[in-house]
Amino acid sequence: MFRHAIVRSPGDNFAEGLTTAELGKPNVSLALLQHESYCDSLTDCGLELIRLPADLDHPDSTFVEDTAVLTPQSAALARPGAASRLGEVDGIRETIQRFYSTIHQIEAPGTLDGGDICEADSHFFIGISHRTNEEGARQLSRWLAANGFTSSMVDIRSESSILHLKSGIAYLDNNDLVVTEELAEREEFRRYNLIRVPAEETYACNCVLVNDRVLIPAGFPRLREDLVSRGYQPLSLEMSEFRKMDGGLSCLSLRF
Ligand code: CIR
Repeated sequence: MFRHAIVRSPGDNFAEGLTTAELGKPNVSLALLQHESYCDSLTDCGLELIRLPADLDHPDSTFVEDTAVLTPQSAALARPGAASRLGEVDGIRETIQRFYSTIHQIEAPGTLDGGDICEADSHFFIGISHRTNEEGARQLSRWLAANGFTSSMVDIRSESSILHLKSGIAYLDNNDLVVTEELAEREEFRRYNLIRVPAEETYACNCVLVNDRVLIPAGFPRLREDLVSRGYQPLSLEMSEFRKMDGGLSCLSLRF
């Protein structure tokens, strides 16, 4: 069960963040409304929100998930792979210190984005991406082992349709793993019940189980139906403006 979530409002310069999406410029007012609905949904799922103000020095800082990796007992601060996002970690440290007594830090030359880390019960998949390098992954893996978790690396550098590992997989419950068609073929995911997402719904792979509900982006009926047929309760959220900035649903919060 999650009890808390850290979120950060998008700033007025949200549209100046990084993107490869080619879906046009986001409408900041609409992004703020969508962010409010996202926050309301987390509250409806029973979470207490820690709401951080917009950080205009970092246009991508609403994507808080990339700045840390949290487990029930321990926290690691990430070291984002994009230079423009490195400073976001300083902006989240104090908040995380309120909840965790010791905090690990990924150090240079390691880079690691939280969006590349997928927890599946006591195992963590660590994506090697254009943001997370092998050194960052090794540092996280050692830290996870010291905290009683196993981990393995998944190289996604050849997967052009996803930015982070969690853009392409989501672990739910009962061994169920939501996965893109391409990643479904990987050996490392064989042991899961794969919920394969058709190519036209790849964006919806980034969904997230929050207590009793699965938050999914609105507009992806096939995944939604599949989740319902498996006994999940999806909650659809409008994510259009975050999608324009390559942002998925999970990256808007750090849940713990
Ligand atoms: C970036 O390119 O870093 C941001 N515009 C989007 C980050 C999305 N984060 C995530 O999927 N975990």
